[in-house]
Amino acid sequence: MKARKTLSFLIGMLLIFLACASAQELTYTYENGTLTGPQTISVNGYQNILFVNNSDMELDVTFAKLHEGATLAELETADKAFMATIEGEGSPDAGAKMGTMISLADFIGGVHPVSHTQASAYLKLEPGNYIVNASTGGGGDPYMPFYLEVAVTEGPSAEAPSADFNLHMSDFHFDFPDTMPAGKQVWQISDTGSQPHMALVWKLMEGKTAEDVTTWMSDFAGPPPVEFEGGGLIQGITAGQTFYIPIELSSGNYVVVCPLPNLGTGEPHFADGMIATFKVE
Ligand SMILES: [Cu+2]
Repeated sequence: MKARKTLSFLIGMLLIFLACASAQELTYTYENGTLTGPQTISVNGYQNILFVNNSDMELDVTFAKLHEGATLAELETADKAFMATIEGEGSPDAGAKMGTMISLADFIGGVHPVSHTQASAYLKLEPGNYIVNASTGGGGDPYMPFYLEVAVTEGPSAEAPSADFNLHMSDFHFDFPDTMPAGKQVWQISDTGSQPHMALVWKLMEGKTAEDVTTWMSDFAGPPPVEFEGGGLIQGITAGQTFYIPIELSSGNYVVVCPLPNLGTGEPHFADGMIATFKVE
């Protein structure tokens, strides 16, 4: 009798341990050009994921869920072809190349830890095959991507966290509060449009406007009208996706810009009006 009680106590403890273990955040670490972390995750719903950048470069990390039948090799080819089009003023090809990428996978969110920092995000994971892309460079510097395959299997369901703000991105508009308090906030990011969208969040320099940013981004000539320290970068997601990230901003005037190409014309979305300002106080 006593043995049976002990056994049921031990099983109870084991179940509590397993419940705690499944609620813990997952960690991926980038170092020496390689991303390491769990390649099998059992969950169905929002999972908090921590990304640690142990390199001297700024890191872009995005999670993509492969469509049925699509492969990593196809996505890698499409990703490199797209990145080759977004140098400088962009290219009329950029929209079509991005179209190939989104025909292969849903982009569900990501983070942008600068060198020797970490960043977390709540990403919606459902059973299927995922690719994590951790990359440095892009823009002016050589694009250096690393791709990690992750299998998500059926697991405990998980709820989304509560958010302080909702940033809805549509074609071609940011729906966003005009003012927000300084300090750490959890942002809910949604793509409610039909094209992929992303958000660069930059603090405006004294006296600079959204128009100055649009002009500067047309050729990136001259000094930037924004500060890069202390802003944020919300990775591109595809239509219908929602994810959550903590962002901490100090008081000041900010601009939020979507630089992704229009699927039809290849022109950046900010040229279609996808740029807005807000105040942190
Ligand atoms: Cu956009």
